[in-house]
Amino acid sequence: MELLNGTEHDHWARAEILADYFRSPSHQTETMADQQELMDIFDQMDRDGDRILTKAEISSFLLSRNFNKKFIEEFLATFDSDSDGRVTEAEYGRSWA
Ligand SMILES: [Ca+2]
Ligand SMILES: [Ca+2]
Repeated sequence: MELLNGTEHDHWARAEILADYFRSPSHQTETMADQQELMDIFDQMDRDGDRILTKAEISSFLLSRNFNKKFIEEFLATFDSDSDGRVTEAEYGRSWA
Protein backbone atom coordinates (compact mmCIF):
# COMPACT_ATOMS: atom_id res chain seq x y z
CA MET A 1 0.00 0.00 0.00
CA GLU A 2 1.32 3.39 -0.97
CA LEU A 3 1.43 5.70 2.04
CA LEU A 4 3.86 8.35 0.90
CA ASN A 5 2.70 11.91 0.77
CA GLY A 6 1.03 12.63 -2.51
CA THR A 7 -0.98 15.24 -4.26
CA GLU A 8 -4.56 16.22 -3.55
CA HIS A 9 -5.33 14.32 -6.70
CA ASP A 10 -4.91 10.90 -5.10
CA HIS A 11 -6.40 11.92 -1.78
CA TRP A 12 -9.61 10.02 -2.23
CA ALA A 13 -8.00 7.09 -3.97
CA ARG A 14 -5.81 6.59 -0.91
CA ALA A 15 -8.70 7.12 1.47
CA GLU A 16 -10.68 4.50 -0.40
CA ILE A 17 -7.84 2.00 -0.14
CA LEU A 18 -7.60 2.45 3.62
CA ALA A 19 -11.36 2.66 3.97
CA ASP A 20 -11.69 -0.63 2.13
CA TYR A 21 -9.30 -2.21 4.57
CA PHE A 22 -11.11 -0.65 7.49
CA ARG A 23 -14.65 -1.49 6.49
CA SER A 24 -14.73 -4.58 4.36
CA PRO A 25 -16.04 -7.80 5.91
CA SER A 26 -13.77 -9.54 3.43
CA HIS A 27 -10.94 -8.76 5.83
CA GLN A 28 -11.64 -12.22 7.15
CA THR A 29 -10.24 -13.65 3.98
CA GLU A 30 -7.34 -11.28 3.54
CA THR A 31 -3.93 -12.81 3.43
CA MET A 32 -1.43 -12.71 6.26
CA ALA A 33 0.60 -10.28 4.20
CA ASP A 34 -2.32 -7.85 4.18
CA GLN A 35 -2.74 -8.17 7.93
CA GLN A 36 0.98 -7.56 8.40
CA GLU A 37 0.62 -4.46 6.26
CA LEU A 38 -2.20 -3.22 8.47
CA MET A 39 -0.14 -3.85 11.59
CA ASP A 40 2.72 -1.93 10.03
CA ILE A 41 0.33 0.98 9.66
CA PHE A 42 -0.66 0.59 13.33
CA ASP A 43 3.02 0.71 14.28
CA GLN A 44 3.51 3.85 12.21
CA MET A 45 0.54 5.54 13.86
CA ASP A 46 1.60 4.50 17.38
CA ARG A 47 4.26 7.14 17.85
CA ASP A 48 5.01 6.38 21.52
CA GLY A 49 4.83 2.59 21.11
CA ASP A 50 2.32 1.93 23.90
CA ARG A 51 0.11 -0.15 21.54
CA ILE A 52 -2.71 2.36 21.90
CA LEU A 53 -3.62 4.89 19.25
CA THR A 54 -4.78 8.15 20.75
CA LYS A 55 -6.92 10.49 18.70
CA ALA A 56 -3.89 12.78 18.48
CA GLU A 57 -1.72 10.00 17.07
CA ILE A 58 -4.38 8.99 14.57
CA SER A 59 -5.06 12.58 13.53
CA SER A 60 -1.43 13.43 13.07
CA PHE A 61 -0.78 10.29 11.00
CA LEU A 62 -3.83 10.65 8.79
CA LEU A 63 -3.62 14.42 8.33
CA SER A 64 0.03 14.12 7.31
CA ARG A 65 -1.13 11.73 4.59
CA ASN A 66 -3.80 14.06 3.28
CA PHE A 67 -6.76 12.35 4.87
CA ASN A 68 -9.39 14.82 6.02
CA LYS A 69 -11.07 15.20 9.40
CA LYS A 70 -14.16 13.37 8.25
CA PHE A 71 -12.04 10.32 7.49
CA ILE A 72 -10.45 10.56 10.94
CA GLU A 73 -13.91 10.55 12.49
CA GLU A 74 -14.79 7.53 10.37
CA PHE A 75 -11.57 5.85 11.39
CA LEU A 76 -12.43 6.31 15.07
CA ALA A 77 -16.02 5.23 14.52
CA THR A 78 -14.74 2.09 12.78
CA PHE A 79 -12.08 1.05 15.25
CA ASP A 80 -12.94 2.55 18.63
CA SER A 81 -15.36 -0.14 19.76
CA ASP A 82 -15.83 1.21 23.28
CA SER A 83 -15.87 4.89 22.21
CA ASP A 84 -13.22 6.02 24.69
CA GLY A 85 -11.40 8.04 22.03
CA ARG A 86 -8.50 5.60 21.80
CA VAL A 87 -7.91 2.58 19.59
CA THR A 88 -6.10 -0.29 21.26
CA GLU A 89 -4.24 -2.96 19.34
CA ALA A 90 -7.09 -5.36 20.15
CA GLU A 91 -9.73 -2.97 18.85
CA TYR A 92 -7.72 -2.38 15.69
CA GLY A 93 -7.19 -6.09 15.10
CA ARG A 94 -10.82 -6.94 15.75
CA SER A 95 -11.95 -4.99 12.71
CA TRP A 96 -10.55 -7.52 10.27
CA ALA A 97 -9.58 -10.57 12.31
CA1 LIG B 1 0.32 5.40 21.36
CA1 LIG C 1 -11.30 2.29 22.52
